[in-house]
Amino acid sequence: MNVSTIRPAITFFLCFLFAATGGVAQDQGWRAPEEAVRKMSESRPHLNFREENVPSYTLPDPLTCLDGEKVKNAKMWYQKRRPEILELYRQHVFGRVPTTPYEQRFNVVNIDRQAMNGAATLKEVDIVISREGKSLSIRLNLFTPNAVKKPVPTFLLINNRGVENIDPTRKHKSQFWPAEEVIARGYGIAAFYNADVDQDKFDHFQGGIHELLDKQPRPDDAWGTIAAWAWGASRCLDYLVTDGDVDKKKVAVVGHSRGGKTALLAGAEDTRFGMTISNESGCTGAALARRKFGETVAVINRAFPHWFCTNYKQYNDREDELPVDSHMLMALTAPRPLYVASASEDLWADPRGSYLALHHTKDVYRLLKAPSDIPEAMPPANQQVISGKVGYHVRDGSHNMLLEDWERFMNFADAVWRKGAR
Ligand code: GTR
Repeated sequence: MNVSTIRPAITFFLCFLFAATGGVAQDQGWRAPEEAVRKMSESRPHLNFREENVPSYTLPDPLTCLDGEKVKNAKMWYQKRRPEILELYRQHVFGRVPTTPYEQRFNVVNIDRQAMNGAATLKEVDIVISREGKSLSIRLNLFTPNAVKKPVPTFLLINNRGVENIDPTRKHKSQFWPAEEVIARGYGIAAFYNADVDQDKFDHFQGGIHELLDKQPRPDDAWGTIAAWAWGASRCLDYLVTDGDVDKKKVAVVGHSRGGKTALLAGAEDTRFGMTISNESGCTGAALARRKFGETVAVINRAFPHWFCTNYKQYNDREDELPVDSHMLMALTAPRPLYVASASEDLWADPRGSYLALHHTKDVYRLLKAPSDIPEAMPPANQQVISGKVGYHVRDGSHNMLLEDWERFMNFADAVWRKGAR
């Protein structure tokens, strides 16, 4: 067969390919490592870890109101659509913080101005919440650098791992909260232990902050444990904004996995947070639910019945009926800086679904005059992408939050908060 006889066949094949791919060159950038896809597919055969099996879906438009009206300007976003999306999240997903009144006070239990061999000042603060003779105490650890002019931008970690990860004595050091490295780059670093607010177990909301504040009987939109942790992050912020060493407009809320879901909610609910960082937050965090890739709504609700409100269970296996998806939760951080990170083997948390959600915040950022338009194709592993006020990386490796992730969080903070710092 010579070239002239096969040319029509090649042309036909290319046309077919073009049509089959919707006319768009399918450069998706990063690809999941085949070994990880195989392993996950074998261990959870009823779930999907293959890109080609993602169903087609339509995302709700963040800029179309429930009554069909289009959001035309920033004012309409702030007055109508933003509250509407927040309300949808409270009603259907995370639940609503009860309006029960309480008292709050701060007890600074320790100050060490020569912590980390003189590099930092340590403050340990108890945030005490009380109501009708009962009280609960959230311990906040804060290091601020001694070598730079105060106040400083500060990262606040929602620590969802063992309390030793945020050790104020620094006998135990962990990449999960790499305090020395953050101080060396001139940032403050703070953390609280999520179990101080509510334990991570299904105890029918008998303990923690639920015991103090919940109304009985609990309505179907009563807050779950993740909303309680996000509320706890805001109570820490209540203290941080009073501390003269901390730049109160530049406190970043950071969380990993379940803590990452919490960080996204905290940044959405509390606009005093100057930045949101979600690391590998996955289902009901950064990942688009409608992709049904990795962990699904039904799986998460069954495994962790205490994380979300009762209403959320109605969406088990019915993701397409959700009035929201994760790009809308993220868009509630706009126009403030937002960073999302994934790990290449962590298919449970759907790296591509998390990236796409971030991409789909672009219309809201543009409307709010903070253009942030990361391309649809993902960057390769270990390559950070920053556009305007949003940033992303997918790190090679498994589910975790490591120093290399924190270094990129700080690069991002340098770029959006300290232009020209690097
Ligand atoms: C998993 C859960 C995820 C994620 C993770 C974590 O078991 O399915 O949604 O939150 O735990 O927090 O490490």
